[in-house]
Parts: sequence; structure tokens; C-alpha cells
Amino acid sequence: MSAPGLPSPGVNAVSYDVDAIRADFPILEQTVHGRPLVYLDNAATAQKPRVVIDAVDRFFRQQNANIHRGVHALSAEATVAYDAVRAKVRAFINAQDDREIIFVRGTTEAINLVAQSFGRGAVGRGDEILVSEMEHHSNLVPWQLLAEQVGAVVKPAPITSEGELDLDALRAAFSDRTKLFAVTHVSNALGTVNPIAEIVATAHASGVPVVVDGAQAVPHIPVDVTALGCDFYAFSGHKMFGPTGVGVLYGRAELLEAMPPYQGGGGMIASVSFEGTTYAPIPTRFEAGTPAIAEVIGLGPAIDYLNEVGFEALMAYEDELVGYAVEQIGSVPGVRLIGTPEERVGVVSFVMDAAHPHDVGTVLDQDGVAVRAGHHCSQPVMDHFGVPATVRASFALYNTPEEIDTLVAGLHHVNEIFG
Ligand code: C6P
Repeated sequence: MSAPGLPSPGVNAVSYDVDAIRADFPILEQTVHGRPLVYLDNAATAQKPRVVIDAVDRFFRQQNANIHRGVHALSAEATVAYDAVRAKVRAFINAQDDREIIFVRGTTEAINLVAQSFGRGAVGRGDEILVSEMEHHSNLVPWQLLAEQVGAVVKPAPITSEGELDLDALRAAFSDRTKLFAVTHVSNALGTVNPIAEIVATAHASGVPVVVDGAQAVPHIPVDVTALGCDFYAFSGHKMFGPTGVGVLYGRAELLEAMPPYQGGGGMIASVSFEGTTYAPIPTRFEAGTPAIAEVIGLGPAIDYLNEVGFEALMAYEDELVGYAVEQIGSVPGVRLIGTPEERVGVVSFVMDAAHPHDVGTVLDQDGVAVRAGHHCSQPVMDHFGVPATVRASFALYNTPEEIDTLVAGLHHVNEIFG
């Protein structure tokens, strides 16, 4: 499968059979409005391979029981399956200890957990929380809530006109009042990949812990939290081909051990009485109540799937694909690309002279092309570029150059209708 000017992915240095990959995702066989589905809304949520769908289905048909509670066979089996995924996640992000992996609902919950548990202890009146200007609201609003609660200030770390972090301004932004830095690994609105290891080193030189939002990184690039050196790393299962309702918070054991519980309830205690309650060790301390058992178990095969495709092959393929998208979308008359970062994965955002992003999205939908139009829960990014919204095409390992051609034909169609 190749488009003019784009070498066939199948003949890349590393082998990549996109047709075989597409065959693993049943939903991609669908038609929408009578046209083949072209799913380019992967940053919102990615589609699921059969191995993930089957694992969740198998759980409910054959294994369903609560975990860490029952003495019966089913509960033991579900517990083993659930705990095995923790080890798989640890290996996937190269954390040092299974206890550093906390299952949560998603990136949003992970960051709120850090803000309300770690943040309440680390940030006080008059302190500053530094937050990059390219954050999704999930890595901004929890810090604003914390700042209101403790009397701190949220300070923006600016981005450049290319949509990259302004590293000089960032270095200058740290002061002895800075108690925390929150930054995304990959921007969901621009696709920018931030140099996390370098940023972490800068922050740590000022004694500032770093919380990284990895939601848009994990489906596209290998993540090694040990090499990055970050203190916390958050991501969602559903953007990396796993189920919704499950996400991961990685935290350095030393920090997690010193943090109070985020929520109280079953499963997170050592002992409970009216005289006083003591809490379970990490990670259980942070997993109150019945967790998303089926979803955690479904995350396991999503990780296996990514590992089987292999990040080397995946990155080589996606790099060409996104490069082709930038070139083709950027050459449509009346298109302005929003964000031109040097390091980019997964996302191309743009506006058109002819029509509002919502109208562009509606026309594309009629052609079977699913994109997102809006502010992408990143309003400060929109403000920076002086637009209320963008059209965002976001890519995954199963997208093809032909799908980009269909998108581009749709953009010409928009120009014909509105131009
Ligand atoms: N971005 C998008 O269309 P949750 O909803 O908790 O799984 O993920 C939140 C989140 C956090 N950080 C980043 C960088 C994100 O992209 C997202 C989710 C989706 O861009 C839905 S708004």
C-alpha cells in the first residue's frame, strides 16, 4: 500500500505489514455513510485489536470474579491475571519495581491522584506549579484545583510559534518557589514530542519533581521512565489499543511510599477500626475499591501487541506516514498547519480559510473520514495560535497513505463546497 512519492511501508528497512495489522482490528472493516471507514481520531481513542477484545470477552465468560478478596478458584485466577498485567506494564515502561505501577481509570485520574496526594504535601502557600502551555486540560486543571486549595500559583511555561517548548524560557522559569513541573511527553493538539529527559534534568537541578503526561506518547514511542528520570508518568489504556476505564500512574517508589491515600475504601487498608485506620503498602494503598479488573486484564494483550509489532518498525512506518500527511495536508489551498514541531508523532492539526473546523469535520465525516474538530481540551494551545479550534487528524499504526489521500480529497471537497 503506497501513495505517489511515499515508499511502500512494506519495503522499509524494517518489515511492516500494514495490511496484516489492519486485519487484526475488526472495526476497520466497517463502512460509514457507505464509504470505507478512515479512522483518523486515534488521539481521542485508538481502536482495539482482536486479542484485546477476546481477552475482555474471555474474562467475562470464564474468569469473572473479584480480586484480592476471595479464596475460591475463580477469584484466585482473576487475581493472578490482574497482577500479571502490573508486571507487564512495569516492563513496558522499564520501571524498576511492580509496586511503582498503580492502576487508575486513566491519565486524568492519575494526574488528579498526584495533585491531591503528592501535591498537597509538596506545594504550599505562595509556591509555584510550573505547567507547560501545551498541556491537555487534564494536566492543567488538577494543578489549578490544587493551587486554589493551598494558595499556590500555576505558572505557564511558554511554547514557541512552532509549537515547541521554549527551553530557554523554561530554564528561566524555575525559581526557589517552584515546587512541581507538569509537562506532556507528546502534545495531543500539536503532536510535539518534548525532550523529557533533558527537561527532567533541568527541573531536578532546581530540586523540582516532574509529572509527565504520557497519554499520547505510549502508542507511538517506547517509554523508559528510568531513562527519562521523571518522578511520575501517567497514561491511558484506551489510547494504546487497550480498553477504556484503565490507566496507569507510575511513581517513584520512594515518593509513593511517603504519599497519603487518594481515596479511601476497600482494598487499600492494613486494618480498620474506629480508633484509627492504617493503610496498605503501595501500590494497593492507591487502588481503593474494586478496580477495573476486565479492563486491566485487557491492557495486557494491548502491550503484547505493541511489543510484537515492535517500536522500531512502528516508528519508522509512522514517521513516514505523518511526514506524508504533513506534506499533503499542508499543500491543500487555504490550509494553515497549526504547529510545525521538528519532533512530532501521531498528530497533524490545521485550520482552513474556507470553513470552520466543525464544518470541515462534518464534510469529512460524509466521506467516511473520522477526525476531531475542536479545541481538543487544550484551550491554552488554541489561544497561543489565535484560533478557537482546529481540525486534527491523528494516526495510529494501522493507518495508510491511501487514507491520507482520502482525507486530502475531502479537504479539496471542503474547498469546493465553501470556497
Ligand atoms: N485526549 C484527545 O482527543 P483520559 O481522558 O483520562 O484517558 O486522557 C486525558 C488526556 C490527558 N492527556 C493528554 C495529552 C490527552 O490527549 C488526553 C486525552 C483526548 O486529545 C480526549 S480529550
